[in-house]
Amino acid sequence: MSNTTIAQENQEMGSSEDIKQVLNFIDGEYVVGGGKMFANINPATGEQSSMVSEAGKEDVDRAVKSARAALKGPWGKLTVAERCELLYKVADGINARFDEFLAAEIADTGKPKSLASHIDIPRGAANFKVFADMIKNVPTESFFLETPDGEGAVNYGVRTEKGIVAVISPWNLPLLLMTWKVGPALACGNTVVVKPSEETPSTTALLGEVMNDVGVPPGVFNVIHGFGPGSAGEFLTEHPGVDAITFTGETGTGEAIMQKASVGMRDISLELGGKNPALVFADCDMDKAIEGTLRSAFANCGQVCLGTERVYVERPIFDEFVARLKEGAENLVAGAPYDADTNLGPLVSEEHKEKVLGYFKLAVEEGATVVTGGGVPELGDALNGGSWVQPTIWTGLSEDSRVVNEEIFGPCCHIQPFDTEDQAIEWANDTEYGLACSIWTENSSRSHRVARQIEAGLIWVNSWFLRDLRTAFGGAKQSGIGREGGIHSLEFYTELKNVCVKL
Ligand code: NAD
Ligand code: 6OD
Repeated sequence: MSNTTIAQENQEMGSSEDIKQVLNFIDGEYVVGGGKMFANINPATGEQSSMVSEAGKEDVDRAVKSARAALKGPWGKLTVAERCELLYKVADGINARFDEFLAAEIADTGKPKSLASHIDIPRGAANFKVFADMIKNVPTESFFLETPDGEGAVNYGVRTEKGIVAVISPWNLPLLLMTWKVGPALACGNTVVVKPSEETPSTTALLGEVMNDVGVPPGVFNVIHGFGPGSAGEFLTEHPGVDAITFTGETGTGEAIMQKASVGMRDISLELGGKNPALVFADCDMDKAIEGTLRSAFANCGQVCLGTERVYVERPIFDEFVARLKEGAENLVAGAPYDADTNLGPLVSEEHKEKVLGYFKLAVEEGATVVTGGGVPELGDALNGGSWVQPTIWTGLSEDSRVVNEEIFGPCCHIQPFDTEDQAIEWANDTEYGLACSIWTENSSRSHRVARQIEAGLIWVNSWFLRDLRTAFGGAKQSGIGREGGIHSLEFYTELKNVCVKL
């Protein structure tokens, strides 16, 4: 049975139209779960694109048990080289079905094809290749210990898999952020049970077909659909058969999951929210700073955890920066995902649109000057039912306003003038979050000096979201615990053992 070709009469809705179903993938088979069927809405149009099958507690249990069986069985018996060969095939398999993955991602998110075809799908595939390469070349430590008998002892480190890893992922970059965890987890020899966001289940489900096609043994990669509390997410995190949990999402959800992980002392990796600043100094290259800030504030309709929602601009260039960012924001093209000119998509759902519009209203109540946007665009009959909002820029808010302090996760930013480097750093750090920061300056000494003082896990100088997958990725303060990427992923997804051999 295939995930995406299933069609059925949607009797509940009184329609005889074929409605695509997105199913759970357990032990190498697509199955209808014991929970309810729920609608998956295309946020570009507001129309239903599929029905999704929620996993019940028993399905989650079966997924964890099949992951355990695969670990003890065929998967655990492969050599690293054999495992990596399969992961290269998974990457090739995604690329071979690029257009299907693209269509599934676009139907779930409404994001422009120009974005999804450059970032989401290629990175979704690359995450398997990169981590397969890394695990093949990872060194371990060794020490010779002198002993009183003169014979000595040799210590050496061995890395083995952690076991069953629960992967819980968000909706903003669905395939990319899921494979960012599944790639290294499998490369390190673990098996996984994945709970994608209820908003964006399709590419994760489709990946099951690729796993089967390339010969990944049943049970290595399992997918359960559903929600958080009282649903598949909670059933998974509280399942005692899970050895480690890796989560990307909101800080509040991370706190709830961390409590579950504490039962049975399971390891946890948390990649959480942010309220990221950009610091724009008067000595910046203005063209680069404008281009970079347009991306960091508005790419993916502002739904990137690394996105900039607070922009601090040195006073002499403040007016010019605001005017140019306004012009750039107003030139963004919202529209149908497959139109070549479209570079701004919708928000992921009506619920999220209501949240973002709530902040647009709050900004005005808190005294903001609306430089541009602040409302809902008129896009014509085909798209007006979608979850669209205008790219929005504010000035004039105080640093203690809610809009300047709370993560909005929409296409918006507030721009504040500053007078000294120290003031900019203090404001940048005055947040409970610590995920990312961009610094725009042509003064190299300043860039290093400021970067060191920023309380965040990821700092870009004269760029944004420029990714080298060998580097550490993660947040400080309430933006997360732990680092993934490069050796850091291998550290999380393996158990490091020391073997001491007395000679
Ligand atoms: P979310 O926390 O609402 O949901 C994320 C996932 O957790 C979903 O699959 C959801 O079903 C599941 N979930 C929710 N409650 C749960 C529970 N109690 N137990 C188990 N699972 C549960 O996040 P979201 O709205 O999907 O994503 C947006 C958020 O993610 C933003 O805050 C953003 O900053 C953050 N994010 C962070 C990073 C990062 O790398 N730091 C990357 C992307 C997104
Ligand atoms: O590029 C990545 O590996 C990554 N984890 C990006 C996260 C983006 C957040 O929305």
